[in-house]
Amino acid sequence: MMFNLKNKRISILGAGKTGIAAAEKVRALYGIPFVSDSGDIEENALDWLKEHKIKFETGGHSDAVLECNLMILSPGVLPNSPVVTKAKSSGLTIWPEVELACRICNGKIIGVTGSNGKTTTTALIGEILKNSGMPSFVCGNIGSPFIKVADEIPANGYAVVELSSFQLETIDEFKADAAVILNITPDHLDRHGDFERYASAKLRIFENQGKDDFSIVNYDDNYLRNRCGNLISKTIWFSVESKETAIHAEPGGKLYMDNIELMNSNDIRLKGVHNLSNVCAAAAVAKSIDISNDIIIDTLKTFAGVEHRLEFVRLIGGVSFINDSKGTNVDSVFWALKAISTPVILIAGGRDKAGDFNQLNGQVKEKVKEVLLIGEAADKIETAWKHITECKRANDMKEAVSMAFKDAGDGDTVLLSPGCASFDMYKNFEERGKDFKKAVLALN
Ligand code: UMA
Repeated sequence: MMFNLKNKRISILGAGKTGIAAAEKVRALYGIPFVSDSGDIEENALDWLKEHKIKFETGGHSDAVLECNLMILSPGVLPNSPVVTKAKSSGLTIWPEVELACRICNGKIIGVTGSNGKTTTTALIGEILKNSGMPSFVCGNIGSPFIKVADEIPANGYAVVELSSFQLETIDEFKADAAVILNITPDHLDRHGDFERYASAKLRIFENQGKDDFSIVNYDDNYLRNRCGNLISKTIWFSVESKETAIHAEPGGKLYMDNIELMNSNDIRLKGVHNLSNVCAAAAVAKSIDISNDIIIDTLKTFAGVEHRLEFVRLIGGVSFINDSKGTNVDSVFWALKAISTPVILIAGGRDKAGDFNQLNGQVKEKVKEVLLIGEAADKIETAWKHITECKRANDMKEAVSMAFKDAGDGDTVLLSPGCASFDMYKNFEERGKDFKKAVLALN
C-alpha cells in the first residue's frame, strides 16, 4: 500500500533538484514539507516555495528540521553530518528521497547502479521499454529525481531509476524488481572514506530483493563476482570476456542471450567494449521482463547514447572533438581512452574526488600526446603525469579547447574527460559539457 503522507510533517534537507521535487510531491500528497538548505536556494525554487507558502530556511540546518515525522535527505547531504547525526539520536526516521519514492510507487522499479555506464544503461533500458510500448519513466541520478514521477507510474509500468551510492547509502526498505550493478571501481572516496564503504553502499541495491526479483551483475568485475554469488534474487550474470554467462557478447563478434545468438556486436550503434557490457546489462533487464528479441535488437541498432558521454561534437581540420563531461572519475577516463584509437589531447581536471590518477599511467603514456589541465585538481594530475606526457595549464574551457586545437594534428582526437567533478568551475557536468561544445563549435 502506498505510504500515506497526509498531514505528516516532512523535513527535507537540501533544496536542489531533489529537495524541491520532494517538497512538491509531499505537498501534492497532502503532507507538510519544511525545506532546509545549508546554502542558498535558486531563484525559481525560492519563488515556488514562497508562492505555495512552504516553510523553508537557508544558510544552515537549524533544530527546526527536527520537528517532523520524517526527514528526507537529498543525495548531497552527508549521512554523518551534524544535523543528521542529531536527528538519528533523537530517533527520527531518516530516508533518502528514493526510499520515499519507492514507497509511493505503484509500478515496478528497475534500478541501475555502477561506477560507470549507469546513465547510458539507464537511458538504453528506458528506450527499450519505450519501444516495447510499456509505460516507463527514466529518472534518478540521470537528472530528474525519482520522487517527481513515482506516484504517477501505473501498476503495469516501470520506473527505470539510475541510482548513485549517495542515494543507496541510507535506504531502508527500498527494493527494485530488477537491479543492476554494472561495475564497481573507486569513486566518491572523498565522501565514503574508502572503497569498501563505497562498494557496500552500491551493493545495498540488492539488499531488500526477494526470490522473485532479478539481480543483474557483471561477471567480468572480480569484486562483484566475489560478492554477488549468493544473492536471494534470481541472478543474471553478463560478460564480454567469458562465454560462461547466459548473456554475453564478444567485441567484434556476436551478442548472445540465453546462449542463443541475438545479433552481431558490430550492428550495435553504441561503440566501445564498455558499452558492449552496458548493452548486455540492458538486454538482461529486457529479458527479465519478457521483452521480445526483435524490440531489443531494433533498439540496440538505433540507440546512439546520451549527451556528455563520449558524445561526438565535431570534426574540424582533421581533428575530432569528443565530449565526455560525464566522465567524473578516474575509471571513466580509462574507458574513454580505451574507446578511442587515435592519439588524444586530453582535457582533464576539476574538483578531485580522491581519485588515483596514477592508475591511468599506462594508457596515458600509450595514447595521450598532451594533457590540458583545468580546475582545482590540475596540480595533482600534473604530478601524476608530467613524467609520461606533456602537461599544460589552461585558465578555462575556452582556452583549453583553443590550445588543444592549436596543438592537435590531423587525425588526433581532443577529448574532454575530466576525471573529476565539475563543481569548482561549473554548476554541474552538463554545464561543463555545454561549455566545451560551445568552445568547440566556435572554432574556425
Ligand atoms: N545541501 C544541504 N545540506 C548539505 C549538503 C547540501 O542543504 O549538507 C544543499 C546544497 O546547498 C544544495 C542542495 O543541497 O542547495 C543540492 O542537493 P544535492 O547535492 O543532493 O543535488 P540535487 O540538485 O538534488 O541533485 C541530485 C544529484 N546530486 C548529487 O548526487 C550530488 C544529481 O546527481 C541527480 O541528478 C539529482 O539529484 C536527481 O536525482 C548529480 C551527481 O553529480 C548528477 N551525482 C553523482 C554522480 O553521478 O557521480 C552521485
